[in-house]
Amino acid sequence: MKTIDLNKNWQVGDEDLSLKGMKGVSVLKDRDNWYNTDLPCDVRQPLIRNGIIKEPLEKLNCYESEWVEERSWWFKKTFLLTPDQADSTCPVDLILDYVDVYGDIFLNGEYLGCHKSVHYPFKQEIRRFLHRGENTLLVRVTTGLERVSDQPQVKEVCTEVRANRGDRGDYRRVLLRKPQYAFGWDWGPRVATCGLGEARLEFHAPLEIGDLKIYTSSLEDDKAVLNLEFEVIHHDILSTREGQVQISVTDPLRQTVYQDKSDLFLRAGVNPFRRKITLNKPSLWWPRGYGEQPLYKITMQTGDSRATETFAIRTLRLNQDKIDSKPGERRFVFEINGVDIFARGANWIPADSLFQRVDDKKYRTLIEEAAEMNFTMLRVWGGGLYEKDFFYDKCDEMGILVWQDFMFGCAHYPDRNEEFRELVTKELTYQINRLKNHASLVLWCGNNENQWIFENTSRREEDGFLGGEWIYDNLAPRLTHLLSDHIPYWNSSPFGGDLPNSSQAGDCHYWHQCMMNPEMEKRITPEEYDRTEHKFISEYGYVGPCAKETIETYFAGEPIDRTGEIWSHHNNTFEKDTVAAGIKKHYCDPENLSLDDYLLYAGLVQGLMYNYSLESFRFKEFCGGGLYWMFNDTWGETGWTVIDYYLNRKISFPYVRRAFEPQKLIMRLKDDLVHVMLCHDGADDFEADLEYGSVSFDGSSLNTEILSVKVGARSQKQVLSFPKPDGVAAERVVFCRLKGSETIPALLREVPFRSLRLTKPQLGLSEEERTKESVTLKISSDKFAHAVHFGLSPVFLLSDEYFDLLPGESRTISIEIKEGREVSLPSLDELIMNCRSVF
Ligand code: BMA
Repeated sequence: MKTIDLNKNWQVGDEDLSLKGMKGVSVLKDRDNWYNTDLPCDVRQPLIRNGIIKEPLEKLNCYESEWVEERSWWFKKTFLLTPDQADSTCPVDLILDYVDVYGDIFLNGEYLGCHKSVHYPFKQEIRRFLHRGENTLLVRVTTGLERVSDQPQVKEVCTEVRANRGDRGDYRRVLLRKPQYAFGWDWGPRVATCGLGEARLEFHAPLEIGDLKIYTSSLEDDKAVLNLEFEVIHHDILSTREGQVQISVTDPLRQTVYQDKSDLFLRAGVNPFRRKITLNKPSLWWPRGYGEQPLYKITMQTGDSRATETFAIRTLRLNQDKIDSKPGERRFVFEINGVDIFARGANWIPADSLFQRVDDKKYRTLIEEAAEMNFTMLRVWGGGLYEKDFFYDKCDEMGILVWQDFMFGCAHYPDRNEEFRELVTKELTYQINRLKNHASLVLWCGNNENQWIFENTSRREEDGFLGGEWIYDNLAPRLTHLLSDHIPYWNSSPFGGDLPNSSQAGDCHYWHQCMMNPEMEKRITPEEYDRTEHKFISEYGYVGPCAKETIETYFAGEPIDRTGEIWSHHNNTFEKDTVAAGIKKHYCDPENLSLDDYLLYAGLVQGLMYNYSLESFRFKEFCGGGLYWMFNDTWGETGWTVIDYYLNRKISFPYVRRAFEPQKLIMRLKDDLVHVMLCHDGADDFEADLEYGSVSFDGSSLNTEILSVKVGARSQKQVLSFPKPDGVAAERVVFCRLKGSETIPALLREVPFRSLRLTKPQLGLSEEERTKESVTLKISSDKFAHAVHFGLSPVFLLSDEYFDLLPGESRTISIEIKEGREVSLPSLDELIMNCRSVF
């Protein structure tokens, strides 16, 4: 198959909503005031570039471009075809990705049809419309809102409206197959998107490979058995024909490890085939931290056309076995190559309020930052988007598992409507087929929180129609089984047990217990997370502000006033004064803090909350994962993330990284006993001496003992319990550390930091190595030092920061310059001057 890329040199212009159909085609013939653009393009992008509207994600600007919803947007592109191309005897498809959302498509003055979903591409065979020489493509798009009515069945629930943010949310969203967050959410403004994704022509060959599915069915005795299913398409409706297919597989070093050639007798159209492939000594793919991510390639050739697919060798099981020691309870843990994997990670949402703006570079940086924080999983949340191929490729490459929601979130969906059913069936079919070969993809999930909403809805009593259950309980389990039975399906997140969010089975959104608890104390007390007995935490979160540089960006020149309108506009709906309360509990009275101090303490509290809670989940024997809400942002705000919309790390970033270290010590206090968990994801058994006990903050009194501890490969174990050491909690710290190992010591925090009686430590800094791009430093402290940091601009990336040092302890860290930033590293003197601890 040959393709012609149609992404460059488009024109776009707006018209009255009443202009449509063939009338539009003739009116627009003579239009000359177009904006130039390339695809992908949200209509706001050319408007920003041409100074018609201001960047909607800054200040209060999002309101200013609401008129975009009231216009129709016409995209125009001319392209040239050679006689061969125009007269092609094989099918030629026009493909338009991410049409947002109602798109009327015209080619050379002919109407091709109306597309109504962002969630699968417009695809149509268009040979008969093509001209030699110049061709003109015209696409009219709208937000879709003008075409749907506020039908009664969608009225009841819409969580963003209930969150008391009157300017956000729109009941009509459930009738539109587009990213649901576009109408506003607790973490994002209403910027009703409208636009076009990428466009191309696909010229088919007489004989070609169609769909291809490959996965590991078993691993035994150093052999991998792969199941391969593929289609050979014979583009002739009248004849059968002889054909041949050649299959070759190359390993990660590009050595051919499998080859096969077979003769085929082909019917007209699609011919499906199956093969089993056995590979000796396979290199197994592991989630990050558990091993490597070797990728194989399969190439299939038939006639003159060739198809390739990247895949990995690994088995997958969602282990939901009974827990013998807990009758009635079941596990929920992903098993890769027979090993339980603790899902360390967070929830992914579209990376921009204008999702068409997200490019590969942004995906790359975000996923690399997830890897940097030792993630093993991202959950693609159901209120957003099925992301582009690049996202999933990158997750394969980095060893980050993907939990894929289908795109339904926080609402009832009108699935008794036939047209809606058809759109959804096409969407699921397309997406399952597109994503099923990714090594990273480990779960299909019906939706976000809709069963939880069913639980609380009164509609069940009214007429029995909940809206959506046909999709999650009928269509999705059947389609996923039919098209990708190697990937498990789960009805919703949260789901499992007697009711969604139960602790007996399945996953849980741990919101109401802590961050969304009406009682403030529960929101800001990290120990609350120790109470969970849930089997997998797929959502929970804690809010924190962005770096000052980011805040300055979204204030766009306005003075930063924490009591002003811009601040509260860019404040998460669920923040509800939690940040200040957290500062007050853990650090100091927040009322008169300077902006810098407010940001510092707010960041430290967010870091503490995430670090502690993620450790709590990891500590639990039967918890299969902890995914915080949420990994990335669509704009700049005080909110859930630890890396912001502008890709600046927040203070809390290193706290998450430390909680997720592949080798990790965790301590928890219960009934005056200190329990020590050693998590070890490495591929070999591990043995070391563990020092445990307590030390006074000034280092003068050290009371420790040594125990030799052992843990098997890729496992975790409670290695020790010891009575809580004597002493006043505010004057000494209980800790444990592995001798001769880089593993970060575990500290027990018994009282809020603000009540610790600390004296100022002497921090020592020496330079170990320096190049133009990075510097390695050794930092030591004579006394206990809390939250050691430099407070540098976010253009510098530190391998660790805001950590505590025990008396006499040292830590080696590196500082690098962010890619593409023209700055020089601070000198050692500057670093010495900036290096400080808190208190
Ligand atoms: C859950 C999520 C999102 C939401 C988050 C925080 O409901 O699924 O819908 O943004 O909580 O409110």
